[in-house]
This record gives sequence, structure tokens and C-alpha cells, in this order.
Amino acid sequence: MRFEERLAQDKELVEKALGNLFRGCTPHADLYDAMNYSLLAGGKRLRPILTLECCRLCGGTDSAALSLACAVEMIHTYSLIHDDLPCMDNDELRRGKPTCHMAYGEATAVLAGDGLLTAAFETALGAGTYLPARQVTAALEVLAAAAGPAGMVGGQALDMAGEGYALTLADVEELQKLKTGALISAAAEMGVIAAGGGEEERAAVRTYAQRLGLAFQIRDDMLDVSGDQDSLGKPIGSDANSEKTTFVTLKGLEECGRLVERLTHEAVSALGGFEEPWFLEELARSLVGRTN
Ligand code: GRG
Repeated sequence: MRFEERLAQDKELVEKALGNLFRGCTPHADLYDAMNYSLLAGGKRLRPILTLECCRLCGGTDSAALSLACAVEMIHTYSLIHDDLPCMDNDELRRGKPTCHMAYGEATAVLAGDGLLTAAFETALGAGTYLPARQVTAALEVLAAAAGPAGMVGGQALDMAGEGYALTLADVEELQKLKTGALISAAAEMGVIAAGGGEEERAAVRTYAQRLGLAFQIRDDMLDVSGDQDSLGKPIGSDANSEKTTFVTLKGLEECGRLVERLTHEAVSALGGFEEPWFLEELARSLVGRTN
């Protein structure tokens, strides 16, 4: 099967599972509508696809990984809703649509984010239908650490504190490792856990995902300068508007392009010990020139 075909199949599997999550829930005003509005607004589904594919890489089944895959996408979506709020980045467009607070108001958007974050852990517990409790606990440990103050939330705090200041390359790397990298890495590692993989496999996949996550972020900074609003589904120039130090302000576009290539090569190399890593290798390569 070709890469594009498998990517499309993975995406469909994820979309279907996400679409079923809140079906039939008793409406609490427009809370579930707002949650679904952002959750089902498209997006690349990179994180859940990493969970599914890293599980397959280690010989696991999709049923074992799917609840964890949904959980990581729910947390990612909550972070985007909150990141777009007026008190944070104050953005009006996300995934090509008005942001959650533009569509539902600020208070409902805050609650939609809160709802997705908490429901993510409930959803992840669904993995218990297919996996022993110790594997579910291990996956939740990884997910909670990556999403919380020692991970994504901590990275966001550093990002906001750094606005208007000249940060060093080490500062930017550290904050992006937390803000974007931690959840991407957790997504991949949970896939290995769902397949019952050991520490060696977890470490190899972590390295893959960390390199991929950094390359992904650098590409994001590049797109914020040289991308196109229609393909991105969000405005460009937001980093400059909020006076953020980024990989592009520190290194320039050309050097950033080379860095993305190098990190992608390192990501691919990390999978050398697995029998069938071709899809994850292609996935990393496909992100080098991404336009959204
Ligand atoms: C508010 C707690 C809290 C955290 C926010 C991740 C994050 C932290 C904010 C997002 C800001 C941002 C645009 C970061 C750049 C990299 C990134 C995470 C982009 C969005 O992820 P994609 O490209 O989005 O995977 P899609 O829409 O494809 O899912």
C-alpha cells in the first residue's frame, strides 16, 4: 500500500472514532457542540496517527491504540482552543474556521477546552477494554506528564513569559520541546506501550518523535513567515505581531530549512532497529515541505 493511501485510511479511522465520542451525549447548553466544533474541524491528525502507527510498528492492534489516539487529539484540540483565546494569542481563525471563542463566545470556549481535556482521560481509560491495567496506567502516566506543567502547559507558560524578550536558541529549543514536542513524543510512545513494547522500543520511538517534533515546530515558524493563510487555515505573521523569538528570527529561513532536513534524517535513523518502519519514515519526510 502506498503512503498516501495508508495516511488517508489512518485519518479516516481517527475521524470516525472522534466523531463517535460525544454522539448521544445529553446537550449541556452548547458545550458539546463547541467541543465537537473544534474537535471535528479537520487538522492533520498527526498525533493520533503517530499513536496508531507506533503501535503497529511494535506489533500491536488498532483497537488497543485507538482510545489513546483519540485522547491525545482531544488534548491537542483543547490546547488550540485555549491558545486562541483573547487572553493568549487572540486568534480569530483556526483550521480554516472561526476559532471556538469566535463561534461560541469566550466562556463556552474555555469550558469546551476544559471538557476536552478531562474527557480525554476518560476516553484513554477505554484502552482498558483491550489492555492490561499496567499498560493503561503507563500510557496515562506518559500522557499526563506531557500535557501538564512539566510538558505542554509549562511550555506555553515559558512562551508567554518570553514575549517581547530576546531569547537564546537554547531557550527557544527548551520551550518548544515542552510546548509542541512533549505531546508529539507522548503520542508516539503511547503507541509502543499499547503494543506492549519495552524500554528499548520506547526510547527509539521517543527519539524519532522528539526529532520530528522539533522539525515540525521549526517548519511551523517558517510557515508563519513564508506560508499562505488559505493553506494554513490561520493567519500568518502572528509570531512577529506578538514579538516572539522563533527559530526563524534566530537562524533565518534558509538555515531553518537545513535544520528541518537534518532533524528529519535523525528521526528516520532512530527507527533503524524496527522491521517495518517505512510508513513512519515517510511520515517524517512528508512533513519537511508541509504547507499546513
Ligand atoms: C494553551 C495549554 C495551552 C497550550 C497551547 C500547542 C500549543 C500550546 C499551542 C499551539 C500554538 C502553535 C500554533 C504551535 C505551533 C505548533 C503546533 C502545535 C501547531 C498546531 O498543530 P498542528 O499543525 O495542527 O498539528 P492541526 O490543526 O493540523 O492539528
